[in-house]
Amino acid sequence: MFSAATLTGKEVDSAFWVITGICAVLFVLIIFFMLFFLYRYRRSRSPVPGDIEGNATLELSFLGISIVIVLAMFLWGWDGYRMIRGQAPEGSLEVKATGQMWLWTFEYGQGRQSNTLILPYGKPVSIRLFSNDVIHSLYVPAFRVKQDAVPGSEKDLWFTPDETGTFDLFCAEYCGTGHSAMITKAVVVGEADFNAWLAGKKEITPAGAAPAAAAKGEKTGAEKGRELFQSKGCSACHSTDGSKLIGPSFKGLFGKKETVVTAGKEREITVDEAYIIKSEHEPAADVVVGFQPLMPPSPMNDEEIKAVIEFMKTLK
Ligand SMILES: [Cu+2]
Repeated sequence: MFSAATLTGKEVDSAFWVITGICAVLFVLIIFFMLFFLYRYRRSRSPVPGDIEGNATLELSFLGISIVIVLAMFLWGWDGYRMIRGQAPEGSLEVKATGQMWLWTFEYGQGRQSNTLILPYGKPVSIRLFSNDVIHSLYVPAFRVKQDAVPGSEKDLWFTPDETGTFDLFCAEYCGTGHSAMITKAVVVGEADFNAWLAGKKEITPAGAAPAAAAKGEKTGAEKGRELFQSKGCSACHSTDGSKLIGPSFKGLFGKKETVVTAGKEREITVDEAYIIKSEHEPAADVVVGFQPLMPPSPMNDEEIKAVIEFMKTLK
């Protein structure tokens, strides 16, 4: 079985298994008595049905046992629920998580920011959850946590990672066309690694992902652009392999002739630097025919946009 990777998740698992166990015992008992009575009171053995008198003691004890079983299930779950929904312990690591169409941003103290949720092993984590647009939901199945991010309000959740590794992190609330692409990872590492990462001395990439561009030495514009393409959420809507997602693919896009709709009229343009920069700031100004005006204005500055353009030029 996939065991919970957090201490709080183990509470969820224990309630789950207690309830499943009780249900399994009841299932076996019910099926046993059903088959037993079928056999015991079969027609050939008792051709004439007789009256069965009530038995107050038996009925009351059934009632009593059922109440005890249901209350036991409730109390077991309630115990864990109170802990999980309660206050995070003092000294927890604080992370601000923001959902937007269609990516997650995690902000730590010291100005560190990431699109993957990087966490230290064994330390309680307190997440303050926000949304920039619509309702999203932060969901890490392995952590047994799911909490909505609601625009205009702050939600919170806490847990203590109890296993190192890379875990899937989803948006669990349908939030528009790119919802299914709103996937990232939670990575739990040792405390020393985490502190090095927090201080900007080390990069941490989720297991299975392509390693970040050479950490040492100057990054080229295209490498920076590739990182921005991932971290700013462009990749949710624009592919790099020519496939059509919510927006046009970046493959072969630079220098291409496109028909766009400007103020309701179609016209032909060449995708150059000026067009891309304008489209980042005013995405609805010139929309390529065949696509919806769904793109939010980019949070990138012109220098960052130019890096993304450098990256785009490598996608021939
Ligand atoms: Cu979402």
